[in-house]
Amino acid sequence: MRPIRAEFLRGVNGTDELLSDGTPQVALIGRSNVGKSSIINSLVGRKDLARTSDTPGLTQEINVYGIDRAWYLLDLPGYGFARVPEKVRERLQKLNWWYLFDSSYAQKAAVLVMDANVGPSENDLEMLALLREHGKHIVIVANKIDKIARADYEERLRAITEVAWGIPVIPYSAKRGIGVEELKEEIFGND
Ligand SMILES: Nc1nc2c(ncn2[C@@H]2O[C@H](COP(=O)(O)OP(=O)(O)OP(=O)(O)O)[C@@H](O)[C@H]2O)c(=O)[nH]1
Ligand SMILES: [Mg+2]
Repeated sequence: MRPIRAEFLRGVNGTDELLSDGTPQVALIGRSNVGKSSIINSLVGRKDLARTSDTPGLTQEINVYGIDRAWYLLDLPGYGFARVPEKVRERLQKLNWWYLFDSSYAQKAAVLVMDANVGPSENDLEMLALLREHGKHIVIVANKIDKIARADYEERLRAITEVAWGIPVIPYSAKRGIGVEELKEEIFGND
């Protein structure tokens, strides 16, 4: 696929006219610190478009990126062990749920990011079930494969494909740029 032109558009906290303009939207969802923002950078071939951090809970809004003036890529706040106050955590969960399950924007795909080395968490399974129930077009990204010991690779990947029930699982490393073309094809292809 050709290189991507990307720009940060804005952080969204609720209903926003930007999201209502009909542009197809791809949302990245997953635990805090799983690498959602890093995946955006790897997709667009830039190190610093989306801010990343070792401290979970950095992204506290829905950050919207414009891709090739054809799609919106949405970096959703992470769930799980965000080291943020309970009130903030509740607000972030509400924001995610509102966007995914209550809003009626042009959602093209939901990319559920799991930590390949840790495997599916309770929160991941809950989110996966909800996305399925709502009939979303789901893609699972198994990120941080660079951290898996070679001897454990197959077993770790199997732990994720077992819960995927036929949903595509893309082994990925935002750090090393592995899986980038496959993910681009899956979310931006066939248009
Ligand atoms: N080894 C390795 N580290 C990664 C990879 N992807 C991300 N990281 C690291 O994981 C940490 C978290 O990455 P972020 O991209 O900020 O994670 P996030 O999911 O956006 O986190 P929140 O915004 O808190 O929800 C950073 O230290 C990244 O450098 C990867 O593929 N391999
Ligand atoms: Mg982030």
